[in-house]
Amino acid sequence: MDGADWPGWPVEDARRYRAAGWWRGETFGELLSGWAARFAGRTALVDGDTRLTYADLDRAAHRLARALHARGLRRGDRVVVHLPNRAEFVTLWFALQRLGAVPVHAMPGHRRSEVGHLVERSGAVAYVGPDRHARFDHRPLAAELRAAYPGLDLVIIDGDVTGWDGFHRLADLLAADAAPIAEPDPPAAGDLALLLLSGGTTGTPKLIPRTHDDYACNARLSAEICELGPDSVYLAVLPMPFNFTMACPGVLGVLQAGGTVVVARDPSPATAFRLIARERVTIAALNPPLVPLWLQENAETAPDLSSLRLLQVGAARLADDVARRIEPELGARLQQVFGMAEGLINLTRPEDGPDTVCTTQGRPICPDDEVRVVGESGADVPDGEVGELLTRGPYTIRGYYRAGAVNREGFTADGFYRTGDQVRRLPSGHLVVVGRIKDQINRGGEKIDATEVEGHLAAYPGVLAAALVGVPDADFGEKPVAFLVCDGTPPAARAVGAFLRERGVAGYKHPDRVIAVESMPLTAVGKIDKKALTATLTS
Ligand code: J2J
Repeated sequence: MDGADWPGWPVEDARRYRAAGWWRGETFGELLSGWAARFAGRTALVDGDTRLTYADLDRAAHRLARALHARGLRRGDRVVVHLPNRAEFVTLWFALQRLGAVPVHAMPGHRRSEVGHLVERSGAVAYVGPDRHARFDHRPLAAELRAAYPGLDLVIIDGDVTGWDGFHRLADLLAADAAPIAEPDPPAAGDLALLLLSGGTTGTPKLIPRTHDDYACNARLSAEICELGPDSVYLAVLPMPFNFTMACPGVLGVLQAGGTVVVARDPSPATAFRLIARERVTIAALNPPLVPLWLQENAETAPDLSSLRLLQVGAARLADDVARRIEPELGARLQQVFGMAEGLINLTRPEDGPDTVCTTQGRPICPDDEVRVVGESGADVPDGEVGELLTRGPYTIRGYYRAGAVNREGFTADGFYRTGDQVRRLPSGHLVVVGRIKDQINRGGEKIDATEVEGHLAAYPGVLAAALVGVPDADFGEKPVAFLVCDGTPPAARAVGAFLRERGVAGYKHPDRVIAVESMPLTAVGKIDKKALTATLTS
C-alpha cells in the first residue's frame, strides 16, 4: 500500500478482511484472465453492432496494454479517462489494470475546471477522451490541459485526430501489434486500482483511492446479492465511470459472474427499451429522475420488457410513491441502492417485502461493514432516530488521495468515514436516508459541491457574495439556485450560466435560477444561513 499518498487500512483490519475472504489478493488484470478462461466464448460486451466475447475483451486489453506500454505508460501512472459509454471504455480500463496504471474517472459532463483538478490532484500523465461527445469537442480541452500541466504528455482520442499534432488515436493503439512487454511490472492486489472523484463539500475536489482488493470485493458482493450469473444481461444506462454503473454490481459485477454488459450510449428510455428487447436485458440501474421517464414511455409505447427482472435505483432519494409503481408497471423487481464512491453500498434484498423495498435505501452488503448513526455530540443514537451515518469496512476508504489535513475532517480518528448523510436505521439494519448535513446539492444523483460553485460565482463582475442552495424540484429532487448580493444590476441565470461555461464548469452545476438579495441572512456563528434562504422560496 502506498502510505505516502493515501492512508490504507491498518494491518490488523487488512488481515481480518483477507481472512474473511473479502479481499482475495487478485488484481483486475488477473481477474479478467480468469474470466476469459472460464467464459471464453460467451458475450462480455455489446455496443451497437460490436459484440466482444470474454476472449475478445481479454485479447484487446492485452494488445492495448502493450501499445500503451510502448508509449511510455508504466505501473502507478495515473490516466484521466474521460470517455462516455462505449465498449472502448471497458477495454481501456482493463488495459490500464494490466499495466498497473490507474484510471482516474472523469464524468462525461465534466469540463475544464473539473478535469483540470483531476489532472492536477492525481498528477496524471495521460488523458483519454472522445473527439466529440454531446456537442462538446474534447480535443481543444485536451490541448489546453496539456499546455497547463506539463506532466500530462500523452493524449489519446477515441475518434478523429486530424490536425491535432501529437494526439494518438485510440483505434490505432487498439489495432497496434506491439511486442510483448519485456520487463513486466505487474501490480499487486493492494495497489491503487482507480481514483474516483468525490461529490465534495469543501470546494476542493477530493480523489478516492480504491484498490484492486477492495473494489473487487465491492463488485462481487453486490453481484451476489443481485443473484447475477452467466445469464445476466446488464444495461449500462448511467455513465460507466460512475461507481454505481461500474461496480454496484455494474460492469465489473456482471463480468465476474460471466454475464453480458450492454452499452446504452444515451440514457433515453427509447434507447434503453430498444436494447432491453433486443438483448433480453435482465438488470438495469437508474437514478431517480429517469424513473418517471421510463414509466411514462412504458405506458405510451408498451415495449417488451419481459426479460427485465431487476431495476436498481439509487444515487438520490427515490420517492416512495414512485417506488411503488415500478414493479406493477414495469414488471421488474425494484432494488434501492444507497451507495457512495468512498465505499459503503446499501442494497435492498430479494427477500425484503415490498414496504422495505419501497421505503428504505437498503442495508450494507458486507457483514464486516460497520455502521454508526450518531447525533451532534458524536454519540450513537438509538435505532429509529435520525443521525449522521459513519461507516468503516473492507471496501470503504480510510482517507482521500493526497489530501493531508482534509482527511482529519472527513474521517474519525478510528477510521470511520463521515458520510454527511442523515439516516435512520431500522432494527432490521435497513437505512432510510432523510437528509444531509454536508454542503452539497444532489441534482437527481449528480453531486454539486456548493462551495466550489460559490467560488466561481464570487468571481462574476459585481457579485459581492454568493450562496448556492438546493431547492426542491419535481423532476430532479433538488436543483441548484444561486442567491447573489450584487453591486449594481444582478445578472440573469443565462448570463451566469455562460460565465460558468466560460470558466469550464460542468453544466449540471449551473444554477437553475439566480435570485438577488440585499444581504445574506447569517446564522448565530456568522455563516450564511442557507435554510433561511431556501425558506424564502418555499414559504
Ligand atoms: C439518497 N441519497 C443517496 C440514495 C446515494 C451506488 C449508488 C449511488 C452512488 C452514489 C454510488 C442515495 N438515496 N439511494 O457510488 O455505488 C447520496 C448520498 C451519498 C452520496 C454519494 C453507488 N444514493 N445518495 O451516488 O459518490 O448523499 O455515489 O453520500 O456520487 O449520494 O454520492 P456518489
